[in-house]
Parts: sequence; structure tokens; C-alpha cells
Amino acid sequence: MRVDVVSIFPEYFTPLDLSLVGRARANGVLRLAVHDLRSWTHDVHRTVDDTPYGGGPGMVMRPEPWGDALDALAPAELTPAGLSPDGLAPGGSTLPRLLVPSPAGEPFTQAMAHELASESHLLFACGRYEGIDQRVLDHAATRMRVTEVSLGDYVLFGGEVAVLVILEAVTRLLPGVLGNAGSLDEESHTHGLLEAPMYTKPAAWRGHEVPEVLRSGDHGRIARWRRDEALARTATRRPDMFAALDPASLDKRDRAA
Ligand code: 6GU
Repeated sequence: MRVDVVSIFPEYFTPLDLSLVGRARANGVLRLAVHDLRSWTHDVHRTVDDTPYGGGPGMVMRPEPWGDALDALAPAELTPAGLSPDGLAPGGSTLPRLLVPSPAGEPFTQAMAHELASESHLLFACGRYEGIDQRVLDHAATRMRVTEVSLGDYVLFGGEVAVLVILEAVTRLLPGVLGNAGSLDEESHTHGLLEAPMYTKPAAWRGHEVPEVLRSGDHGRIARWRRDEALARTATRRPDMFAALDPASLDKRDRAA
């Protein structure tokens, strides 16, 4: 997968050299480039922002550097205007997907992470201040798929940290990145339930014991215990997820629990 990130703070992305994301880059599974938006400015002050039309506090990112950045990273000849809803260009080639982190975006979820992991080219535009001039997104939408995405109901200074989060969630879904692909299937948010608690050695620590059932070797009882813990956690911590469970996915013993 190819990923381009545009930001006025490229230094935010140095952690992407580390750990499993760093290894995915070294392997070539993830071809990531970070670009400084100011390299597409032309004035001595390298201006990227200005006051908002209509008034109000803060500053808005001017459209010109963003327009030039997107032209350079998603050339118009590869992304002709008039795209089909599935994002295929008239010739059949796959268009880049533009992601714009914003507290006004659609919620980022594990389902969206899976969807993004199937793309061949992601382009992230990190806004700062009060955001990017809307015309940048409107113009980009004539030649590529544009999604404004939010991490949750709180406000960050800018999109950089959101991109770190999204890239980590997406990279671990790329083929060959996780050693044990089984761990993708069991995890929280894959089946609409939070995961049960986990324990390792020693069996007793500071007066706290590992639940007896996990040391019993009885795989049927262990699976039942984990399922009950997952259901109980989900009900108390995430009543919204619990209410959304398909009743058909609950067995008779789930309902009794
Ligand atoms: Cl994606 N961006 C910003 N600036 N703030 C946020 C966010 C994103 N998600 C939650 N808050």
C-alpha cells in the first residue's frame, strides 16, 4: 500500500519508523512518504493560513498550497474528473483515497480500518487551526474519493495524531504484518464484543490470583468463561455495542448469563 501524508509538522510522524509499522515500511508492505505542506508555498513567509470569511476566531488553511500538494501527489492525468462511485477511473485504474481528519468527520471504526486496508493508495491531509478551506475538499472530490474522518467526540489541535492512530490500525491489517493472523479474528471490535481480560504467569501476584478456570485446562469451560466476561464487559462499558448485538448471535447460555 502507498500512503502519502501532508502536514505542516512532518516531525510528528517519526514514530512511524518504530515497531511493527516501521517493520512494514522496511519490508515494503507500507510505502509511506511524509510531505511538508510549506514546500508548496511560494511566498517568503511560507504562509499556509488566513482569517476566516464571515469572521470568527482562529485561522483557516488557505487553498493554494493544498491544491498544489494534491496535484503533485495525485496527478490529475491519473485522477480524471468524473469518477465512478466505486472510485475506479474511466480506464479502470484505482484512484487514491483522500482522508481528511476532522472532529466533524465520520467516525473511524475497525470496519473503516478494514476498508482502508484494501486500498492501494491513501492520501492524508492534516489540517491545523480551524481547518482547511472547504473548496480544497470539494475540488478534490471531483477527481478522487474524499472522506472526512473523526477519531471521536473530542477536539485535537490538528490531524497529525489522528493519522498516527489511523495508520497503525490500518497497517496491522495489511497482509503479512501480524505474525499470528488468528489474533485478528479474536480481538475486540471484530465480533461486536469487547475482549475478556487476559493473564500470564505467575499464577498468584501481590495477593491477586489468576481465575481458576483459566488454569483448569478445560477448553470448553475456558471458552464459556471468556464469552461471559466479554458479554459482561460489553454490557457495562459499552451499552451501545451491547444493544447493537444481533440476538441471533447470542446462544441460550449467553442469554442466561
Ligand atoms: Cl480526526 N481531528 C481533530 N483535529 N480533532 C479530532 C479528530 C480529528 N478526531 C477527534 N477529534
